[in-house]
Amino acid sequence: MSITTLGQFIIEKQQDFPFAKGELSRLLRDIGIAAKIISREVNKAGLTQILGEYGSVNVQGEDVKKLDIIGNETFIWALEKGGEVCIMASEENDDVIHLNGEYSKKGKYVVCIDPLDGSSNIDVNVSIGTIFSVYRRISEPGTDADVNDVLQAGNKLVAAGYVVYGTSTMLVYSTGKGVNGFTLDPSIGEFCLSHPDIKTPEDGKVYSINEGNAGEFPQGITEYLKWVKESDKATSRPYSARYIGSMVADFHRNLLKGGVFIYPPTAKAPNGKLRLMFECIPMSFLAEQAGGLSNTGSQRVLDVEPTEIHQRVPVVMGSKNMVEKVLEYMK
Ligand code: P6P
Repeated sequence: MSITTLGQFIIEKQQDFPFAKGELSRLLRDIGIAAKIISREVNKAGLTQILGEYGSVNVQGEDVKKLDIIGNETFIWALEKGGEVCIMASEENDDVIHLNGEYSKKGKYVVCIDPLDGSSNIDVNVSIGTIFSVYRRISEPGTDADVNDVLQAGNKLVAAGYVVYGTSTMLVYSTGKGVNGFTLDPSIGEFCLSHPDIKTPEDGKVYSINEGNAGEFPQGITEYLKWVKESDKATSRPYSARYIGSMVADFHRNLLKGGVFIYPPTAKAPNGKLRLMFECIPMSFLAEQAGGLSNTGSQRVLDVEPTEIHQRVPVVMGSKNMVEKVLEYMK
C-alpha cells in the first residue's frame, strides 16, 4: 500500500520531537477531523437551495447556519473535545475562547483559527480555506489561560497550516521542519500525503494583488507594479496577474508554482486588510518553511509582536526573489 495517511505521517514525524508525548500529534489529528467535517459541509453548500438558506429553517426543522459559523463551531468542538488546547482565538470571535472540555485546563497548546477564510466566495463556488496556528501556552497548565497566551509572535509558533476546499480538499501544514501537503480521499475519509516536503520556487511568474485599490497604494507598490508590467523585449518579462480574492487559494497556488502575494496598506485599510494572528502569521510561517519570505514592508511578519487579537498588518509573501524585489521598491 503506497499511501501515507495524515495520522500515520504525524506519528512517523513524532520522532522529530523526542520530548513530545503525543499531545501535538493528537491536536493535529483533531484539526484533521474538523477539516473533514467542514469539507463535507462546504461541498454540499451548493445545495442550500434545497437544504435552506442561512437564517431559514430547513426541511428537518433545523436552523440553517452560515458555513463560517459551522466552521467555527466545528473547530471549537473538535479542540475542546480533544483536550490538548486550553484557549483559542478565532477570526469569528471578538474575544478569546476559553475551552471547557474535561481536560482543557491542563491543555498545553493555544490555537488561533480563521475557520472559513474567504467565505464570501462560497455561494459562487470559489475555493475557500481554513487557516490555523498552534502555540505552546505561556501560563501554567491547570491555571486559567488568558489573552497573553494567545498574543504571541509568529517566531514562537509550534505549528501552522491551512485547509483549502477547492477542486480537492487539501491540508498543508508545518511543525517547523518543512511543509507537507495531504489530499482528502473522500472514499476512505483520510487525508493522504500527496505533496511531501513542499519547496516554493525562488522565482515565479505570478503577482497577486487587488489592483482595484491601485489609487491608494504606497508609492513603492505602484512603482513595483509598473516595473512588473513593463514588457521588457529582451527578457519578455513573463509576469501574470492572478488574484482569486481568497487568500488560501491564492497562497496555495503561489506556494506550489511560485509567485508573490501582496496586501499593501490602503486608504480604507492603513494597516492592510489581513489579520496578523489569523492569516499573516500562519501563512508567513509556511512561506518561510517552504523557502520563501514574508514581510510587512518594514519587518519580517514572524517578528511582529502582537498587541491586539484582530490587528492587521500589510503583507508581501511568497517566492524569495519576488518578495525581495517588492521590498526593494518599498524602501
Ligand atoms: P479584497 C477574504 O475576505 C480575505 O480575507 C482573504 O481571503 C482575501 O485574500 C482578501 O480578504 C481579499 O480582500 O480587499 O482584495 O477583496
